[in-house]
Amino acid sequence: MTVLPIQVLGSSILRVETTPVAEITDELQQLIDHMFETMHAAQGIGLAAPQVGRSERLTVIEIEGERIVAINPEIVEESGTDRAEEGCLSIPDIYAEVDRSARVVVEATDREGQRFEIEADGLMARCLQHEIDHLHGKLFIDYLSFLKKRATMARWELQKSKYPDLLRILTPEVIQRLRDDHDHPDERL
Ligand code: K1U
Ligand code: ZN
Repeated sequence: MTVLPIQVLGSSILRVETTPVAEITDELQQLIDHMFETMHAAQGIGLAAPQVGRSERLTVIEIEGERIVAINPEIVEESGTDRAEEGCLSIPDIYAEVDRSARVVVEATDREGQRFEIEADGLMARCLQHEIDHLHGKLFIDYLSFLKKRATMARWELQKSKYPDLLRILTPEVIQRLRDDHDHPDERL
């Protein structure tokens, strides 16, 4: 299993536009596998390439057993609005309510190079939008009002010293702790 370091807020790569993928190589497929392993270790539902220090336009998602690899994804239709709480593996322990489109249709290329279309609502629609934002250098905190963003950044300032070099290293002990918190959320200290 390969768990990659996760870039956290402040890392410049999180703010850079990604580069479209031109070719599905063995190396890209290995990166996809490592991104799933990292996402699972972090107890996330999605992960975008810049979060693991890569500039390819690529994201992975898994919600309730539905696995999606989206290479060069584009939102081609969106409708409605929906407000819900969001987190980000690159801004650990910070959550905020964000307005998003309630339903989206996304076109993308899969791990084998086949173009596909997915229509989604609920958490999947939200996660697709969050991940596609990552591919354009955008983070969920960018949607917050001035006051909410200031309060959120103040909370982050207290946290960020836990991440030397702006990297979140998922050691076996951290991974076990995240697994325990996920399996027993009410017993959290
Ligand atoms: O891209 C990321 O940082 C992953 C992020 C995806 C995401 C979660 C929630 C709403 C939109 C996008 C996460 O996986 S955060 C952690 C998480 O598992 C989670 C948080 C809130 C609701 C459900 C899951
Ligand atoms: Zn995120």
